[in-house]
Amino acid sequence: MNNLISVITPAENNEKYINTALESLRNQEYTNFEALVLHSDIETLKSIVNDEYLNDDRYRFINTPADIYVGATRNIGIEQAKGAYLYFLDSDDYIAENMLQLLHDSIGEFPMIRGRMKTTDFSTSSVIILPGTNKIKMYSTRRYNLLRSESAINYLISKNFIDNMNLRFSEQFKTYSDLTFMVPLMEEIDIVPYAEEAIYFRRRGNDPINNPTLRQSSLEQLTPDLFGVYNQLRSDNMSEEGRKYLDDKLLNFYRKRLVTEFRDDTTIDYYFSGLVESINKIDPDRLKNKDFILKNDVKVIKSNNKRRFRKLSNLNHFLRDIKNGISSRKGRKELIYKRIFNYMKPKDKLVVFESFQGKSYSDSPKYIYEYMLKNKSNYIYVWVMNNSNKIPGNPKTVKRNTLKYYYYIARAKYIVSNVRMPNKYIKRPEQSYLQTWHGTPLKRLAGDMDNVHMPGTNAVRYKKNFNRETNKWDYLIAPNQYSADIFRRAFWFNNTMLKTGYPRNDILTNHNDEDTINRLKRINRIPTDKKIILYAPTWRDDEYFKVGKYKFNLKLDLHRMKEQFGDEYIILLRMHYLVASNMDLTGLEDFAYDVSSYSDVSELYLMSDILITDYSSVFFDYANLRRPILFFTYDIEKYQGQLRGFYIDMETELPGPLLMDNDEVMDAIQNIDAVNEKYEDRYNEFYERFCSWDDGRASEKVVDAVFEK
Ligand code: C2G
Repeated sequence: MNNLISVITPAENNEKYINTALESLRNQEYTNFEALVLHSDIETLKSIVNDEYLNDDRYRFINTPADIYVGATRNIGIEQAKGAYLYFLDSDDYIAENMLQLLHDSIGEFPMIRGRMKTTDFSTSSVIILPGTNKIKMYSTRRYNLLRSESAINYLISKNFIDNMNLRFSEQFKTYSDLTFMVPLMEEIDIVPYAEEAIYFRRRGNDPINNPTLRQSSLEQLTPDLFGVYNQLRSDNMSEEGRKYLDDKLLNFYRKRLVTEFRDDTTIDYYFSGLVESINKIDPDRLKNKDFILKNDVKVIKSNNKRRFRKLSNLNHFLRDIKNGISSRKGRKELIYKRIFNYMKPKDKLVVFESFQGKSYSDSPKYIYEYMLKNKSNYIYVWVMNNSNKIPGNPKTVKRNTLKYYYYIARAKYIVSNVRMPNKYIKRPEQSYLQTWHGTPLKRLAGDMDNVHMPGTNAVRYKKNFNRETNKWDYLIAPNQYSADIFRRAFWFNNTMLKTGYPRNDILTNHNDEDTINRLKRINRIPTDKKIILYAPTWRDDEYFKVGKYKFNLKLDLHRMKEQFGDEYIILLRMHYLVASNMDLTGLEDFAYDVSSYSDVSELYLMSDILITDYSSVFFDYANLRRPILFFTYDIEKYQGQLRGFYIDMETELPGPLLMDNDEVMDAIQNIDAVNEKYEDRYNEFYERFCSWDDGRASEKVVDAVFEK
């Protein structure tokens, strides 16, 4: 059909977003298109696709063989296409409404035109194009710049032209196959128009560990593919632009990806012969204005002497470390850590403890430590503490991220931490790393998060870093079966799961008595004649001052609470450790106490009669005490929908009521007995599910499992 555009959309592994892609087609101003949707289980895919597309014959659903690569899938699309033009749209992406119209109107007699790409993390984005602002630029000698993204998507291409060239994608390579189609095409075409206002939204994959996009594939996959594609395409008959494009791609890949990989010099074996073959094809002139190190590397690679190359690579890394080391204090620390401390033998009995990045002496590391102090001899203990704090047993203390800190984390035999270690931490084979983690998960964790709204990162970087960290864990504590299941998946964890309950909760079983409670109150100068409400909310990913310092906007009406309950209660305000806001408690003296810097929240639980929280994991632990819990969830819609999403149903599975405003909070406190009664059954179920492993002996069980007798 005249002017019909065939949109080719492989949907394998990207089922989740297919409706968005199809919707962006439905919304096109240009309606003369057919969409070829390809999948190896097309019936299942059709069950996900909205009816309106199934009932519209412009959408053609085509079954493809299993286990073929995307190049082969696209070739099937090309074979079946009936249009005058081809357009490749990936099923996790979407296009602006005017896309096909603009490309169609602007292509004229040219065989191919390209639109602009924008990378996005989000499920929908929009652009406003003012009428008449569309500009067409012509690319001739610079046409390979359009191929920087290495992709065939977002070009409108004349089908006739492809047929005349008899051009198809290579089916042999999983990654980089787009180049096998696009480079020959670029070679045939002198001028490619570029429509700046035709926008293609390319979604950054957000699951690099479990479901990587092709470009997020492992180096083991990417490297031989790139070498293969390069060798197949690179010939002396090509245009100078084409040869330069391919040579630079190879050199950049070497410099940016392989060199880093070669820090571990055992990896050289796997890549070396392929590297030699491809590097030998590079035009020597290409290296003229490159730096000395690259030139030298290429020379040695060409000599095909692996032993010599390994030596050179190690020397380069050493010099690079020295260079970073002399340029800053931070670099010096890293250099000494990597190159000196890390070569010293770990000390057999040395244990480093860290809780919340050295912010407090608390949580499970504290209880494991205190158990060891009583029951183990001969161990040497180091605590990571940023502020001086008296710790029983007088262990050595070090501040986080100091040179001393790096000394001890290199030389310890055991690391015990409840949060992530610095990215720089190198796990040594002789070391045991016990990760206690710090709560039963309510909010989606790590690998289970779809979007990441924290400052300074995005889903891909966050998950990759997280995965690098969890790979270092030898032991992980699970407080209940529910957490064990989530941890395995969300942390990609395959090592030893200690199904012991939380050491930090031992105290709630072993010391839930009046003597302890009164003693704690006296030590902390908290009145003993009033009941205590503890308010312990969590943090909000998207409310922050800067990286790692979050804001908290106190919504609880403390003045009203004081007026109504001041005779009977006091309230302890406990902000999350990531929150850096200061509270103004003027006029609330003798009623509200800021206990945010109090190190051990378990002791606060013991002292309190009612807990008010929101989406913090504190309630899973507090439920051990079987005391009333109220949920002040004024922003649940935003928190659940937009920021994180929950693992359990807050409406039906919590051991207490969701309260949306201060009136409801006041009312619940006023009628706390009625609340208890109403939630009794649910509380029991909740306790069974989340608290039944906590039997007061978790520290003992963990220590028995991890430390030598
Ligand atoms: N915490 C605290 N005071 C608060 C909130 C939390 O002392 N006001 C402590 C508790 O020990 C709690 C832990 O920090 O269990 C984790 O806090 P969460 O609010 O649950 O938030 P987060 O740090 O994001 O960890 O699997 C657990 C999740 O990762 C949550």
